[in-house]
Amino acid sequence: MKKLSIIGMPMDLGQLRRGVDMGPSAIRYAEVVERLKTLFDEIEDLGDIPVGRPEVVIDRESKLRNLELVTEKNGKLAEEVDKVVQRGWFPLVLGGDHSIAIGTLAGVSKHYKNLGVIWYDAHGDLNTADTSPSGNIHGMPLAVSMGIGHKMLTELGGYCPKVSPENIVIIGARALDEGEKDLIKEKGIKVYTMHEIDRMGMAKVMEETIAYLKNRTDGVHLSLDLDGLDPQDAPGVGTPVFGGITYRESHLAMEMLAEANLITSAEFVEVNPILDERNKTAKVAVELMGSLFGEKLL
Ligand code: 4U7
Ligand code: MN
Ligand code: MN
Ligand code: MN
Repeated sequence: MKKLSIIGMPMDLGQLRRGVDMGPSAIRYAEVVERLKTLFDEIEDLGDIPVGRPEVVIDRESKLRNLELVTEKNGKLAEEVDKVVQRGWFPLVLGGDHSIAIGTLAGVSKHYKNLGVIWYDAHGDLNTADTSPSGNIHGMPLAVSMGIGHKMLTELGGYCPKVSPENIVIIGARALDEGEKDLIKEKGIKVYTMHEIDRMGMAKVMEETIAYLKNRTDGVHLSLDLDGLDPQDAPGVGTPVFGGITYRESHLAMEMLAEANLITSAEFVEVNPILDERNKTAKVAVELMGSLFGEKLL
């Protein structure tokens, strides 16, 4: 039985741009349930985790924006995701800014001895309070999940780390901060930047990614930041970077993941309908989900 559980996470506290809290609504408006219905035996939409509209608070000591709130709300998300996995359903989280990966991974990872993560993103999201140019937690979740960062975040769910560096593959990187580059080298994280995607082609990148993760993991989480795609194809994001992965390359990547039957949980994040063109980015997200879950062209 294939069962899909959708959870909305209308979080915008991990960065500065309001509007990303409307991501889950935009994705639902783009008919996510209707699109995926035939690909599962059962689908449920659990609605949104309440995030509310709290005032922005900058932690004095660490300079992290909304540290306590991001921790608290991600704790709620982690509990929900945990329950979904426990019941044997596939958790699909709709964001929301990328800080929600801290919660998703805290909920998922306790169910696997050796979780893998595919981080599909223009950015590395590997900053810490020390290396972050912004203080925005959405630029930190991958580091946090490796156990690097503020203790409140890394200890979420009562265990740390959620993922080890050798089980991570970053795809689409083209805007890494200096501290992130250092961390990638120090930890030996596998990264396919836009250079490798141009050079090898997406098919080869995905073949290698799948072979690499299949051998060493017992589950793989896909964390797809829509800004991994080129802003022409996904304009509704808060931190767009030119020269990104195309729409077709992204479909190919999702189709190959479906074929490999590798992914055990997923989240689609950073959809900001306020910055979008007629809900295009949410529609692209839903179409990519279709490919990820096995929709065929013929
Ligand atoms: B996203 C940035 F400095 N690296 O840390 C930072 F460029 O989840 C951007 O990938 C982070 O969209 C982008 O603030 C976070 C910046
Ligand atoms: Mn990004
Ligand atoms: Mn991101
Ligand atoms: Mn972003």
